[in-house]
This record gives sequence, structure tokens and C-alpha cells, in this order.
Amino acid sequence: MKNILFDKKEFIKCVKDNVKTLYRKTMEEASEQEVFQAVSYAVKDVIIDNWLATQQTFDKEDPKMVYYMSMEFLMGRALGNNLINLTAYKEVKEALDEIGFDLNMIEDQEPDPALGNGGLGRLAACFMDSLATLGYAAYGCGIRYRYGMFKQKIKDGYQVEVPDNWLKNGYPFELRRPEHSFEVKFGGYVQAEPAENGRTKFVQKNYQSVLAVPYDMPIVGYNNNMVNTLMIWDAEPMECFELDSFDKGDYRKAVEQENLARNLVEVLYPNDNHIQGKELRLKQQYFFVSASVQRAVARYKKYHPDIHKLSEKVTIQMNDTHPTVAVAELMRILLDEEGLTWDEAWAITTKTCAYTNHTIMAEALEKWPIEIFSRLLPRIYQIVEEINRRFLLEVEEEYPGNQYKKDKMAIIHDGQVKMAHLAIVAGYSVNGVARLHTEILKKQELKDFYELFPQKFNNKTNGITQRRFLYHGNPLLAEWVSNKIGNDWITDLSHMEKLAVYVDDPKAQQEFMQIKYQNKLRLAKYIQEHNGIEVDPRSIFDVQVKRLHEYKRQLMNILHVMYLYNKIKEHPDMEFYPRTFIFGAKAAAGYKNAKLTIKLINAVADVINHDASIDNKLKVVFIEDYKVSNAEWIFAAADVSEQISTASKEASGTGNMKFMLNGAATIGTMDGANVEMAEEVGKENMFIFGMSSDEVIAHEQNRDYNPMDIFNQDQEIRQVLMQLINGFYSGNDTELFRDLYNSLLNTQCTQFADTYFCLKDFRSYAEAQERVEKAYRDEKGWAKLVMLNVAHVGKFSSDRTIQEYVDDIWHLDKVKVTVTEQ
Ligand code: 6GP
Repeated sequence: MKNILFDKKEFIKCVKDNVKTLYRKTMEEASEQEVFQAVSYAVKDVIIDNWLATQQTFDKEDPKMVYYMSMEFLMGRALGNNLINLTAYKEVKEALDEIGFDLNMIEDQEPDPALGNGGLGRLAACFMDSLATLGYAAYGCGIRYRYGMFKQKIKDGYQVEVPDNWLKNGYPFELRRPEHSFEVKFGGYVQAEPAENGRTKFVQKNYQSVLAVPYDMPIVGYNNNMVNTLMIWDAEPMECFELDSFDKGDYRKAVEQENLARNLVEVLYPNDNHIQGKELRLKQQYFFVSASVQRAVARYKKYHPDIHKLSEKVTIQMNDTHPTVAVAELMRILLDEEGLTWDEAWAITTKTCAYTNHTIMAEALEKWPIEIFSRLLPRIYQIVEEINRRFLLEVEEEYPGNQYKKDKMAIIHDGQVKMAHLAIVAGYSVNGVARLHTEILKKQELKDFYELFPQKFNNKTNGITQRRFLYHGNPLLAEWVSNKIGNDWITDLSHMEKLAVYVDDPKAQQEFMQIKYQNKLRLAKYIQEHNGIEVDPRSIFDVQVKRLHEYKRQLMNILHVMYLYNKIKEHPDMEFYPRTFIFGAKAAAGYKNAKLTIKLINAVADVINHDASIDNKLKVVFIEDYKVSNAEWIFAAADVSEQISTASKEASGTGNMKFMLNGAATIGTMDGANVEMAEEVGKENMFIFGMSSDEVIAHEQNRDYNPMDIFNQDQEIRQVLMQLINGFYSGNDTELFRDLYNSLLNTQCTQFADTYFCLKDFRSYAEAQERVEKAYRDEKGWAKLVMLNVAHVGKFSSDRTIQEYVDDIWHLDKVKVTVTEQ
């Protein structure tokens, strides 16, 4: 096989041919979108050869595989990333230049496949990249949502959600695989029948079902010929209006099944760290899990006669509790289809399934009402009941007579099915996503389970892929790094530490800051084009981009901006280094305070950006539609990274790592992975502030925090809060922001006022911001600080994280794929 990506002539010919066959057009006639499609098909052609070779290697070498089950995969655009991993980015760029096309412009035609909300979904995407790059056999298993994360428009300062029809032009990198379809059943009832072997078997009757049809997407490893598979499932009706059904008078059922299939995969629930508890969501979960487990078992059985040894070749990682029905589905298949005994099936399941916890936020803990669960999944519910019954016997044995323990730990209790409990009881591994988070799980949230199963608990600190977030997103810095230390960092980020020798070198410092400046220009242009706001690339770019959530404290950030504005107005001559505060965040459609915070940010921006008297010292920008593609540019351009969650609330964070990789300094709390970043680079090279997680937890337990005390004592904070309700930022509307004011001060409106301690941490935050400004004024000192951050980012590669999962949890075999020339 010849790789046409490295042969300019051949590649151009292939693109031209594709335009011709796909659209009956010449290059001159083709639209940009059509050229994107043609280029992508040319690239896919090369990928397919490697994909075939990878499958053949799997068949031959029979490696153990991980099935990474996740409701979300926030992949971002594939074209550029695939070219990088095929090591053909430069070649293809040059070839396209030759026929008058700009690769950047072509990349820009690709929709962002946004089949995820935020951290959890993006982590899954980084993991897929690392698995393929490290040479491990992996299937990502998810849902092919017709509509991914909504597009965000800002109208009159408010968020407006626009449907994301990412499939409207067809997605060139996916492959429909109808030959791997499976039936998934819902509802009906369970009947016990005598089985051939003399035992009883359980059969689901009078159910509705859909056909799960997988679309495979290639996951290209870096420079190693490996191509893994992300299988995302579409739902189709089992039988659409077959004459048969009419004859049987089953017309209604046929319509229902058609509707079920249509609705099932229609849309991603746009909640981050929060559950909505909708029946359709549980249907989505069981749908993709059942299909994936069926495919995993079918693949295993094709090559292996003994189902008892499933765990030697298959491991299932559950990305949070959303796919936890996998446990019961595997039990169902082993019991009902393979005819195993309970003990045999349980022995296999508990060696095959593992669980990752991604949050301690109470509102994200999945609990399903028994009524919904048992009606929708009658056989699965039976199995969960039996798992629960046996588990409670175990608890009784360990803690005889302790009903309190049993009530607390039960999988089914108080009319609800608790998915985390099911995941922990059936899983062989339970991990948190940063050291602090795992410790909190062990000491607080999951303490009872840790005491019973200490051996299951372990930590896997998150990471990110440097291939997307440095190599692709920041080509200038990537090239600079390679010039200084060679290319090894691309597959082993620990090499970055070799940059440490340059941090005091004036020339290197200057080069580094010049690259930052170029990246700020690139972002400034984007902001000018998309927001119509002019920002000064010489000002400090201070950035908070992430999902909007009260615990992430975007509100504290904007209150601080209001505070600075008051100061500048009051002391026009005070020294102040110009700053541009940049925000980007989507709010869940029904999350009132989050949406109101977006409005507040835009209202503050409106006042400040139009106040000529402050001499451009302050600018506030809200970037519309924050997503993976513009994130790459934003990280590259940031000077300051805001990681300011209330300590204990952010399980890990991964944006924090992307900023660090791109040479931004972190202002942050000792929360999530910030703690480990400080350990790597030294606290003195970050701007740490605020309460510790222990202090926060103590206040929560003692209920001894009253924000009113701060309001009464601190005149400047009081002034800022009053501006929320005196019409200062709302054209005299005193009610517009009252809910935010109340959330901070009024115990009548929320259970606890200022639940996330914005006022408590405010002074410490403001003081840290003063340290940032002082540090930035010292040009050399700043260059050294941010370069040190880059030099110590090595630990935060998802390659490191994945290797730890492999060593401690999955025990996969490394695969080497060779593609022979034909
Ligand atoms: C997120 C956590 O909030 C974030 O701190 C972490 O970095 C990320 O997961 C990846 O581990 N959690 C979610 O997005 C979520 O919805 C249920 O958890």
C-alpha cells in the first residue's frame, strides 16, 4: 500500500477525483465544505489501510482489550488531528497550498463532533488518543447523538441554545457497520420457564425493541500504524410497518417501536456534573451499554470457547455511573444466554467491570426511581435486586445487626436504585481522578465502601493529550520546543523537563514570549471577528473557560472584575497593568443561576468596554460557543489560567493542564489536580489562594459560615454586591440580578447562602490577583515562571494516565502494527 499523503501529486489527484465522484464538480466549482469532504475521504483512505492492518493484528495476536463505556465522547475535529498522528500534516498542507487551498480554512469546515458536555467527555477523547498511541487495543463505546452539545449564541447578553446538526453534510470519518447490529429490549415482563438443563430460565416477554447499529470512527495512534475504534450506536426500528404487524393488528406497536428508535439517540443531555433523571436518559444508557456488551461478548466468543475466561481478554471501564447497567447486562447475558449459574456469572462480571468516579457533587449522583427502572428494564431490575440481596448478606456478616450501615450502603433503598453502589459492589476497581479527589472519596463520600473493600480503591490522576493541545493547537510553541529538545515530547511528555535549562536564558525567554504574543494576536483577531471587540494583545490575557457551574465560581471572577473597575474609577491614577478578562462557558439549558451569570458577565462587559475614561485598562470578553476547536486557540493565547473552584469540589480539572502546557500561569485553589500541579512546578510558580478542602468541609459540617458577616464588614465587597441590585449593570433594573445577590446572601432563597464560599475566598483571591500583576510586570521573572510551568507539565499527559490504568487496572498487552507495502 502506498501512502498517498506523502506523494503530493498522487494526493492532489485523489482529492480532485473525490470532488468529481462525490459532487460531479471540478476543484474550481467545489465549495469549501466539498473540498473538506474530498480531502477527508483521501485521508480516510490511508487510515482504512492501517485500520485493516490493526484488526488483522488483533485477530492474530489476540490481545486483551478495554471497552471504554461512556455516554460522552467530546472528540473535537478529526481532520487536523488525524493528519498530525499520521505525521502528514506538513505534507498535506503543502500539497493543498499548491492548488490554492489553505488547510486551516479546510479544517474550519469540519463540524466539531460535540458528543459530550465537558471534562468527562473530553477526558474520554484524550484517553482514546493515548490508547492508540501507546499501542493498546481499545474500543470506545458511546452514542451517536443526532444532535450533540448545543451551539451557543449570545443575544442581548443572554445565552441562546441552537441545535447542533453536526451530521447535516455527512461525516466523512464514520463508517456504518450494520453487520454488527444488535437488538436491545425495553419493557414488558419477565417469565420464568423451565430450561433444557433442568434449571429455570427467565424470558422477557411483550417487550419493545430497537436495533442498535454501530458507526465506527477511527482513532489514529501517533506514528505507529495503529487505528483503534470508537463505536457509537445509532438506533433504528426493528421492523418498520411490516405487513406482518398490520396483519396481527400490531400497528400500534410498530409505530411505538419506530418512535422509540427515533427519540432514543436524538439528543445529548446538556448537563455537566448534574443529572436530570429523565426516563429517556435511562433508555439511552441501557441502549448503548447493552449493544456494546453484546458486541464485546460476541467478539470474544468468535475466538475463545470458554466464556469463564472472559476477563482474561476483556475489561469494561465505566466512565462514571452512567454505563453502570453494564454490570447487570453482562450478568443477564451470562445467565440467560450462556446458561451459567449465578456464582459463575458473578465471578466473571466482578473480574471484568471497573468504575471511575468523576465528581462528589451530590446533584450528579445517579439514583433511579424503582418504578422507572423496573418498568423499563424488568429483567435487569431482577438481577440488580439479587445483587443487592446478596450484598446485604455480606454487609450483615461484616457488621452484624447494623441496620444503619445496611440502609446506607444498599444498592436499592428508599425507592431508588443507587448506581454508584452497584458500580462499586460489582466492580473490581474504583478510582478517582486526582489524588485529593480519591482521598475525599475514601474519607468521606464512599467511606463505608472503602472500609469494606479497601483493595478496590485507587487513584488515577487525569491527563490530556499533548498531540491535540500543543502540537495541533499551538504549532509555534510546538516547533520551538522541538527545536530546543527534539521530538520525543510528542509521545513522552516527561521530556519537557529538558526545557528547564532554558528558563534563565534571555534569548529563549524572548522567543517564548514572542510566541505567546503571536498566539494572543491570533486570538485577538478571532475575538474581533466573532465578538466585534478590540482587545490589546499587550494586556494580560486572563482566561476562565469551562462549563458554567456555581462551584467553578465564574461568579467570583466577575465580582472581582467589578471590584477592580470600582477601584480604577475611584483612583484613576493608580498603577494598573491592562487586563483582558476572557470568559467562555456553556450553561445547561435549565440552570438558572448559571445562565444569569452569563448575562451578568456580558452586562459588566458592556459597561466596562464602553467606558472610555478607564483608558482601556480593563476589557471583558465573553467568547461565544466555547468548544474544542476554539479552545485550542484560547489555551495557546492565555497568560493567566483561572482554576478557582471551591476546594474539594473540582474532582480534577483538565483545562488547568492544557493551560499549563501552553505556558499560562495558574491562579487557583488547592483543588483537584491543581494540588499535583503545585507539587510538580512548585507553589511559588503558581498563584494559590483560598480555603483548603479541609477548611471547606469543616465549614460545611459545622454550618458556621455566614456571608452576611463579610458583607457587613467589608465595604468594597458590599459595594460590589449592591451593584447587583441597584441597577448599575442593568440599566436601572434592580431585579435582573437579584437571584445572584440572593444566592450569595439570602438564606431564605437557597438552603445555604453562598454555598460555594465566593465571599469567603474573595479577599484571598483579590490578593492573589495582585501578586499576578506584580509578577507580570517583571518580564523576565514572568517568562521564567511560565517556562517552568511548561517544563514541569510532563506528568499531566493522558499517556501517563493511560499507562497507569493499564498497569494497575486493565493489564492490557501492547500491540505492534506493521503495514506491509503491497
Ligand atoms: C468532571 C469533573 O468535574 C472534572 O473535575 C474532571 O476533570 C472531569 O470530570 C474528568 O475526570 N466531571 C464531569 O464532567 C461529570 O459530569 C459526573 O461528572
